[in-house]
Amino acid sequence: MEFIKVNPQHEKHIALIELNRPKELNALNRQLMLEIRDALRELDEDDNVRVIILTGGTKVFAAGADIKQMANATAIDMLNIDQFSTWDQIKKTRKPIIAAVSGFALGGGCELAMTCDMIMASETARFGQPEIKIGTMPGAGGTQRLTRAVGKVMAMELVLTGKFISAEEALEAGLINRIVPVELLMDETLKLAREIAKQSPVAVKLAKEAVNNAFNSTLDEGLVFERKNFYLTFASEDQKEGMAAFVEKRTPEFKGK
Ligand code: DAK
Repeated sequence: MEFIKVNPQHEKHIALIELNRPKELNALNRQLMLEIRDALRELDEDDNVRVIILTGGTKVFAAGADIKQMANATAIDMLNIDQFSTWDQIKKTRKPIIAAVSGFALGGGCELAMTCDMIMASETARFGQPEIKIGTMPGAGGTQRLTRAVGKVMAMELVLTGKFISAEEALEAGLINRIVPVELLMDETLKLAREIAKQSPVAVKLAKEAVNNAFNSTLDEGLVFERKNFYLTFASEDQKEGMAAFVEKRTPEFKGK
């Protein structure tokens, strides 16, 4: 891996992916995105991993797709490269992914954070979709995910002016889970990851799928989907263990089975 560092066992059951292209502010070139895709595929299949953290480190999350790499591309180049398979892999990952954001999360960087399931931010985090300033527009879900997260009028303002918002504004708008001091970003993100990693991996997977389905269905369809996943948890040993542990007043030991 040239542009990311991956540690499948950063902690028990918690994997860490760190973007590592600091001189270019972690600009997402094609190679970096392919590396993220491959890492996520492997971590999703690794039974020891229950939660994945994706971070750019303490200085910058990602300043967007690599403008220098895209600058002279034709529409047909973009079509043929088919970068969307990479983004689709992020969306398809069944284990929870937490983005830990410090500094700029712009354009594709903001889209990358929003494609994750939760966003922890440091007080230095800045979010934006500035593609309009370079004569284009968001292409990896920005107009859709941002709008769903913060509502139409704020999404319009961000997408049409390219302005950045602070961590406080992002929190108020519902884009992120919380703000923590920069030096505590990883500790606080790990705390959240641990809370999830101690639950039943089967139930977590099914619940994540059901929450995501809320964006793709009517309420009635979503409720039917939720019900089926709920029934399915009763086919797991983890559900038997979780309820037995409650009755016996002990901590459950979930196995993901
Ligand atoms: N691409 C390439 N290089 C970048 C970059 C980027 N997005 N952002 C920064 N860099 C490079 C700079 O060119 C500079 O390189 P050198 O000149 O040192 O060689 C180095 O990183 C440091 O940047 P600055 O000198 O500019 O640093 P400042 O602190 O002064 O400014 C900044 C930081 C983040 C405000 C500024 O760098 C900036 O405005 N960057 C561009 C932000 C931006 O416009 N982002 C959106 C890019 S478009 C798709 C998927 C995704 C996308 C499209 C399609 N498909 C699946 C098809 C996404 C598109 C985008 O994200």
